[in-house]
Amino acid sequence: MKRSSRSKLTWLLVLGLCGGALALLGRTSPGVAQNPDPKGALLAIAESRGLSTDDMVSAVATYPKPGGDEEYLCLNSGGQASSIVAYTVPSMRIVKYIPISAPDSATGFHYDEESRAIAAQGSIQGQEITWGDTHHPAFSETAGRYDGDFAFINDKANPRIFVVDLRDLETKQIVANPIWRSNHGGAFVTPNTEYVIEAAQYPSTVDHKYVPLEQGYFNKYMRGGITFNRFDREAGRIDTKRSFTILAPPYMQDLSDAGKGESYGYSFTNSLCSERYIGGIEKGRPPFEAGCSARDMDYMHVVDWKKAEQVVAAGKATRIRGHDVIPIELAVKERLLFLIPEPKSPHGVDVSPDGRYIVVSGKLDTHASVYDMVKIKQLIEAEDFADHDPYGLPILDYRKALHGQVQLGLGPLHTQFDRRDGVAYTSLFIDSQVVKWDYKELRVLDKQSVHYNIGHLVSMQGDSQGPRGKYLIALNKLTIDRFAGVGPLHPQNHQLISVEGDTMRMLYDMPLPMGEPHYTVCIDTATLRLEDVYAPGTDPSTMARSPHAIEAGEERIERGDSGVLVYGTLTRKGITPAQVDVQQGETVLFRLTNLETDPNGTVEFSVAGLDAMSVFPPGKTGTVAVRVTQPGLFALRVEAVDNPFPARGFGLLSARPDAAFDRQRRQEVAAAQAARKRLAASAAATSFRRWRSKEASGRAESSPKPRGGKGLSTASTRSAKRPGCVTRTATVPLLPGGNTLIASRPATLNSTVPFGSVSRLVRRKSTVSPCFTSTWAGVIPLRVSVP
Ligand code: K7E
Repeated sequence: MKRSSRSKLTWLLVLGLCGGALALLGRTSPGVAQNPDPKGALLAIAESRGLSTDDMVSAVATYPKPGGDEEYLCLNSGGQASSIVAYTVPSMRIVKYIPISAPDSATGFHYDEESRAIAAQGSIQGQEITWGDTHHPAFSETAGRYDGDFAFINDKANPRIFVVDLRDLETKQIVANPIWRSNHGGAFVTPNTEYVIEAAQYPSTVDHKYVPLEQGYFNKYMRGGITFNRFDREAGRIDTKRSFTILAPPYMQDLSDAGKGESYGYSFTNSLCSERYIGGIEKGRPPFEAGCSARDMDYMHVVDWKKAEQVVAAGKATRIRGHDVIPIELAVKERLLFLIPEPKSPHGVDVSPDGRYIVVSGKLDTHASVYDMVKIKQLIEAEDFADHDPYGLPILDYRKALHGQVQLGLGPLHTQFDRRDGVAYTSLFIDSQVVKWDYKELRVLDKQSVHYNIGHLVSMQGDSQGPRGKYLIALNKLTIDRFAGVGPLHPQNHQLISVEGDTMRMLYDMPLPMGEPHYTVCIDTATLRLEDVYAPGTDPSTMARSPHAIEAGEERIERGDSGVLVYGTLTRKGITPAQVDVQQGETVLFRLTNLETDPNGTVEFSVAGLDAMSVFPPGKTGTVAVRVTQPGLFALRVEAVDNPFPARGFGLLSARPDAAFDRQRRQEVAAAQAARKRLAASAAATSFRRWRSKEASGRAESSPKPRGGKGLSTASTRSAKRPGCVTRTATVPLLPGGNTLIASRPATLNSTVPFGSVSRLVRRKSTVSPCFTSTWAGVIPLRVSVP
């Protein structure tokens, strides 16, 4: 934070006048409570910490009156934590973690049967996925404005979209993309939330079939594209039957944005590797970064989704994997997809509030390019094309589509908009700055330094048609010198900046200890209609009354062929019925309703030692399944979340022993332990065939700053040489920028879909030997992300 010597001087003067206060206090940590003179105490604290007047004003600006209203609620992607973090502005206080994909025992997500059913929607071809890498949250919109009903977010690693209900801030639906192996350009909503846009990043075979990894096959069979997930507002869910995908060449489609106003009916998606480079550093070819940056230009994809909708409705799409797909040839014929050159390897594409201007920027060009939708539409209408790509897609003339370019600084990435006409903010990743500029008059207005390596940024409602400006948050990747040390896994840093005046002003630093959070969206809290408690008997997965909800006095235990069914009620005081007798080996379904009605009535229900639990906010009805694997007595725990004392009305589950079941269970446990040991021995073995060239690792070493990239692994149908490992895959060294992973900072290494939920942290210059089991054949991107 800047500290002017002038303000320091002012403070010295003021402190001189109140000299008595200083004399009372030591140089460090003056105690506020003990000081009878609050003003003196304040000044003493400022002096001892070296705070300027600016610092003190910033501190007060972010300190709401206790219990006072917050202006905005922000939803931030939790990155590899596979969650959404909700925090408020201007205090920057974290108020909730919303689980998205990973099990979360604080909320019971993935523990009760209702949320398990939601989690199961996220399986990909039968492979359960228990994590995600969330990137881009979005609020539902009506006429281009946030309406406070729903939020969406994408999982970049395993291509999925999540739907969150804003009444209770919980995940309600997971939609696994039927075609892609990854996504990045999602979730971006169209102005009436007609669709949630999801662009693929790493090309894949659309039918998921295996093809050899050679350029010819790549060009012919690998595809990228953009999925339009149809949102049914009435149902509050994505209607997969009415969703469709427009295929695009394997150019690595990146971020997207929906057109609005002037550009309503269109969507925009960047691409970052029109070279169609497939890697192969071990064969003496250039590393990915170089291979994908050979050409000066990549292509912005402009989709006419209104027309595409009609083409699908007319039955012209092809059904692939149960999903309507528009092949490139059809897109060419129907004039649905256009390309416009953009400076190489762009990242963010952001549409202005009136929809007329489209701002594109990327780390390899110091300029932002501003395209004009009026000109684009004229070019499309006049069929004024400069060229066609190898797939026959029309390419618009770059100069003719451009409004202009502005030199913003090093590494411009993402853009947000202000309430004031023409004013935008762009993150400068390399300069570690936010630049305020005028995208109409094409000039820079102000710059603000941040700490450090800013990725996204967000202004209040800054991607909607009703941007507020006022505050801006720099979403920084690094936290050098900002927070207390916590070991090698550093937090990231969200810095709150005031943008009310002509110049920007830093207000607050907030550490976010998660994987790599990306984008954030902030909504006026007055727009939200959050519920304090659930209506009695609500199943949160449907937000309707559960058919299993009961009232006090209706508790009962039923027995069936498949096990025991307990209809129970919970209160802060405990569970009814309090005693449940079963036989070892039986499954007990606890259908429980929390009868509490006041906001502090959340309880946790669990069965000690049997890995069964969920969390019940007031009014919730949910089902906890308990497989009683062991004999004996088990406590039915009810913990009132607002109360330090254990509920006196805890229950007991008694299980009579079953010798036959017990024998079988012991055998199963022993077999599972033996399998784990075998796998560990297999991973530790040194007899794998080495596949690594010295030249390749040398090249990666000399690469100054690896920034992430991807390799393509070929999972062949040949049987594995070792149980549990496809040898070839397991020994492919990973990149970025080369074929050996030499990360300058902690990185997450993981494979996508078929290997399932594999995720591993790779420390600086470390070597890992992940052992993947390829569950089926195909071509699978290996992701390496460097926060
Ligand atoms: Cu939006 Cu982080 Cu996915 Cu740029 S990406 S930072």
